[in-house]
Amino acid sequence: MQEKQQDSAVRQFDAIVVGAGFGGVYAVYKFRQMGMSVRVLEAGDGVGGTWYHNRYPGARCDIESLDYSFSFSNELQQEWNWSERYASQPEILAYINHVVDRFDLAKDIQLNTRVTGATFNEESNRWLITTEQGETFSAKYAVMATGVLSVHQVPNMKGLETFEKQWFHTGDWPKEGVDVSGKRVGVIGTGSSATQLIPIVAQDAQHLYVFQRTPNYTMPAQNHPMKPDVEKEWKATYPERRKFARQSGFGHNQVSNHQSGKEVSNEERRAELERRWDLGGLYMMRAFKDILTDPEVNHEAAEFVRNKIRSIVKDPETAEALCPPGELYIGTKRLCSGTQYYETFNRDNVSLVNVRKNAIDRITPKGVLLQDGTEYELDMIIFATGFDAMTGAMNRINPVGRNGRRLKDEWAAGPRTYLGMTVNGFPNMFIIAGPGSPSVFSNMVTSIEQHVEWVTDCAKYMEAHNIATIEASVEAQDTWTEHVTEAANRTLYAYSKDTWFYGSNTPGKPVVFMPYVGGVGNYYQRILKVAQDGYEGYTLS
Ligand code: FAD
Ligand code: N01
Repeated sequence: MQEKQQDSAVRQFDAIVVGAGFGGVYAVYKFRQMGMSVRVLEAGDGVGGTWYHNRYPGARCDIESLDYSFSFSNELQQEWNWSERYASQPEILAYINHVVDRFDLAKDIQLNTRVTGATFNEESNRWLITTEQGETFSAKYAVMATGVLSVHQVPNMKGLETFEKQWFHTGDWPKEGVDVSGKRVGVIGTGSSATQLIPIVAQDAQHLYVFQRTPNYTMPAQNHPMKPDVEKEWKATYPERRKFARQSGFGHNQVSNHQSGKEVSNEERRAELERRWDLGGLYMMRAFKDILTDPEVNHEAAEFVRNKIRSIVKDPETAEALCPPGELYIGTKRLCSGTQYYETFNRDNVSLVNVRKNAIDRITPKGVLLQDGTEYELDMIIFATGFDAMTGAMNRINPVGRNGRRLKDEWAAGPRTYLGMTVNGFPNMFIIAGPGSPSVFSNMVTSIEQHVEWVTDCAKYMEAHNIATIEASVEAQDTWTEHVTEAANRTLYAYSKDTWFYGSNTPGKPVVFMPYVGGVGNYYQRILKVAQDGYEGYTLS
């Protein structure tokens, strides 16, 4: 369907989608397939979302590439060949661009367009969307595919503006790349982005200083070129594998051990942990069914990793400094997956700077100054300091719902949603893979597909039944939000609150666990049942 011509100043669509990552790209495909008019508005000047913005050296996914990909087209999944077990950022970006070209989606995607406002008009029952560029759009459905790790965060460090050399953030990496060769480089942060970046930067930098506040657990990714027999087997069994992923705990095909870590002997437990270390990456968190619920089982796994660190890193003091503290349960800060991460600290040109006790005081014109007066002179600072996660992008748009209610106010004490997709007071607005859904606790492509299909099926239902609005009830939203908290409280996440899952990394944010840890499969059954029951928990009018 063509864009409707009603008012030349306000452009009318059935649906406006904000963001052109995996979520936005699939949404435009689905809306168009249903014959509805749709426009995607994307702030960046290319599609890809995460994979467009995070171009730092070493960026890659930690879910097998054959899993971390769209399932909606069998032709697509059969014809695309992934070159590695875990795809690199350039390859994922090429894949998303291929999807856009293959399904001719670009004509409905408007780049370089940042959405700055969204207001629900209670008379027309339509959303009015405004952009930084001064355009206005009207749509019945507002689909927020704005991403949960899309607002990068540079810490508010005194003196940064005085730094005389270059600085970058991993989440906003220049397209033209960055030359670190022969430079004294400082990396601030040791989360997932840093652990991928550090080994690569170390190869070319004159000297690399890693400013570490909290050591996290980093598994070896065990990445390798795609094995032809694996690819062949996977492609032959895609229907079963995709189905399995959708019903699984985390939305992928990684095999879980359903034994308790307490049921097995010490030798068996050690052997299983060793096997998981060899499988690589997130497989460690599937070692035992109670690894994220039982402190003792978790402690065994954590101690196993600490011993690996001690065996890899030659300098004992550096090794101890890299060991995550006992009170940090493994997996409760997002597990990191890297290649040659700990080995990199054996290089002569790499120094670990512990800024937990001796914090960064400020940035000086020459580099980084610690509280004890030590100054590190640098030619480049790389902030690998993360994101205003889960709610950052939505709060920046701060939609206005019924009676002038603003999303930021509704979420002042933490995000409240029904099913992680909808918010009371904000009819016909859908958030893709947002807070209160499995989102970052899953292979996100699986979760995104589930959401986009649910949302577009809902729109189809509304059109078929002549329904103007769908809105989550307060009761349904309260019950769901409580359930999200309870699910987290049944796990060890309840004891590690100093993470972005809780928003603790963003000054001023309420400390509330935001994603849903109840499992992708359970969640999927729940949202399908809500739809089958005529959208239980919603008011349709
Ligand atoms: P995004 O890809 O974040 O896209 C959102 C888009 O919305 C962005 O392009 C942004 O510019 C745009 N946008 C936001 N606000 C506005 C606005 N106001 N106006 C216009 N446009 C706007 N997940 C996994 O499952 N496995 C992985 O291995 C994995 N690796 C990751 C590695 C990195 C470095 C990061 C940062 C995240 C990773 N993730 C991973 C999570 C990843 O974000 C998701 O897998 C997925 O790419 C999210 O897609 P999305 O479309 O929901 O959001
Ligand atoms: O960000 P993070 P990220 N002074 O928030 C430190 C996904 N992802 O970009 O822990 C000093 O995890 C901070 O220290 P501390 C994945 O979901 C996936 O690395 O707060 N240090 C921490 O070490 C991931 O979880 C992949 O004490 C400061 C680091 O910066 C999410 O994106 C790859 C500081 C931030 O770590 C975010 O990862 C990349 C300060 N003022 C990303 N402020 C895959 O491999 C912050 N820090 C799939």
